[in-house]
Amino acid sequence: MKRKWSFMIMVFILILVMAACGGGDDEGGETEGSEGNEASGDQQNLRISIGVNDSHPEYEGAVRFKELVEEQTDDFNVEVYHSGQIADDRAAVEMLQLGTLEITIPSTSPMVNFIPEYGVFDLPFTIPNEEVADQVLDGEFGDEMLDMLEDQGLVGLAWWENGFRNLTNDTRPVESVDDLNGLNVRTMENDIHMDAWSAMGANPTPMAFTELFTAMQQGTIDGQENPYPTIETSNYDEVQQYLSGTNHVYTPFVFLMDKELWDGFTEEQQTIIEEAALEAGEYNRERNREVAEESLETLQENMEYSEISEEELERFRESVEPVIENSRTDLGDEVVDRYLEEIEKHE
Ligand code: KDG
Repeated sequence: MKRKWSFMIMVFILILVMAACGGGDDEGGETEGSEGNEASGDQQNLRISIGVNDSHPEYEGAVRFKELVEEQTDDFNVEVYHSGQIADDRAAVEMLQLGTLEITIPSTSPMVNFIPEYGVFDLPFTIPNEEVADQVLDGEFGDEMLDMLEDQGLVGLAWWENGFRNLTNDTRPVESVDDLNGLNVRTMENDIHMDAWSAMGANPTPMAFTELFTAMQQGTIDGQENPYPTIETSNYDEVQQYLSGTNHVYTPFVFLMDKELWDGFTEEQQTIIEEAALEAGEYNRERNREVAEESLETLQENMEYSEISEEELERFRESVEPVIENSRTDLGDEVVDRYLEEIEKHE
């Protein structure tokens, strides 16, 4: 019994230490206007951790969230920490579960480490366009997926947009699935992404987003796949020569908060935060689509761009069909069928 108490005391001390460290760098509160706007005694600090930098539409959405919350109440001081300053996606979610961070807005792909069913969002060549994505995420299916977060000590408040993912590499133009043969492609830490790139003939390497630019700079990987806004705002065209318009997966961002913290808020505070997350999410989607068009134009000036013909896209799709069927083992038939039915309903 004594050992158990000493262990519990050790865990408590560890959480206190992480809470102190998890406060991030006070100077790191990279939000416009947060300098000198530290939380006063009775304010609750809400730190938002994201992996992309302050040129990305996700950061713009997070700043809009800060503005919307702080113009409605003095109860909160919101700080946005971009570029993975506090943690990468997976670690940031774990910090929410530990209570050492308040908000993070990750891609859904790393979420499979907490809720395997989130892997449906990685099923390649399924969502055909943004309109269908919005209808699937903002409807009953999206609500059901957010409800799954509660058992993980998380609250999902809104779906934001990372966007349609496209391939870059520094080895050769990729215009057909055959061109992928043997290419070392970085993927998110997600088995479905890895299975899909293996099925297309590449060699997938799972890696945190925060390590990606250095890996390309050092040549430890040949290529990666991300939406145009991320490719352009992260300056991947400095270390990658070839761009292929594969649009192979639509990745959502999901706005997450520590559930224990959320449960302690008043109904009025919860309403302000949830409505701000939803409104800022609409703004993020709008900006992401504008920036995606602008980013593609910029990237086409700096990289060798390959548009994939419909005939070749069909070969890409055929090559990953087994991946979708095999995903049922890990994800379960129900969520895969529901997801594919929802997409078909809105196509
Ligand atoms: O926090 C930003 C990341 O969630 C996002 O850019 C992840 O798409 C992503 C990737 O490739 O890791």
